[in-house]
Amino acid sequence: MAGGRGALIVLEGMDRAGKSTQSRRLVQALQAAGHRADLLRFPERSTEIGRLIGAYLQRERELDDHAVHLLFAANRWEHVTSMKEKLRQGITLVVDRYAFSGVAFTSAKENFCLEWCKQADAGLPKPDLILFLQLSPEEAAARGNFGSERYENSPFQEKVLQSFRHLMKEKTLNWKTMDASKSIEDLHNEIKTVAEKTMQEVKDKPLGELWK
Ligand code: T5A
Ligand code: NA
Repeated sequence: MAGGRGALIVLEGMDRAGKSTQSRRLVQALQAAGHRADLLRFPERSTEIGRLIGAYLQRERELDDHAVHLLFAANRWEHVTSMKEKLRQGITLVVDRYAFSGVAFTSAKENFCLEWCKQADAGLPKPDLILFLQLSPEEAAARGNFGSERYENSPFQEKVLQSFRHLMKEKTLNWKTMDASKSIEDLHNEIKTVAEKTMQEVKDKPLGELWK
């Protein structure tokens, strides 16, 4: 199509790194600059699958670790048709967490290997850019105590970080590490610059498939 497709831009990173803050800011800034852009987040807790995930995270419900991993992935798959359609229409999607959180969190549990974890998300739309918001555990803790949701404790977060480091070694993916200890404004300006560059670069390129 004339204007080209939208870009798929994912924000990942440790808890409290500012993913939600920066995703919102980026979409607002892109729209203000005249681009078409939408915000997505995973888990998307508004669907039936998402409500089940929400209850699990809030410890209102117990689920087998394999089952919950597949639910997180299913929650992404149930959005794929609409994601592809928006991208095709030229709408850039800014996504607050994606399959990388899915794999990093489950593979941080005992007896889960990275390869098994990746299978459920293989074939999803491949991000054109993955921004990893890097923040030390000390700086993250200074942003407020961990809440009561599942996974919000330091030893587990350390394992999650190791899993993210493995995933970031994959050279077929466009990872960019950002220093999330910067001010909200400074980080936003850097993110906006790389996002706009990516949007320009991919508009005439086909959308890829993740881990395929
Ligand atoms: N999960 C998720 C899985 O196990 N599998 C999956 O497949 C997926 C997708 C829910 C949980 O689910 C797990 C991972 C999670 O454990 P969530 O709902 O995205 O994930 O998690 P939240 O708790 O909502 O988000 P985070 O804790 O990760 O925080 P963010 O979004 O990184 O940070 P944000 O923007 O909310 O900011 C946190 C605080 O810091 C301040 C903000 O104002 C806010 O108070 N802040 C800054 N302060 C100073 N300087 C800056 N630059 C700042 N940026 C933000
Ligand atoms: Na968040």
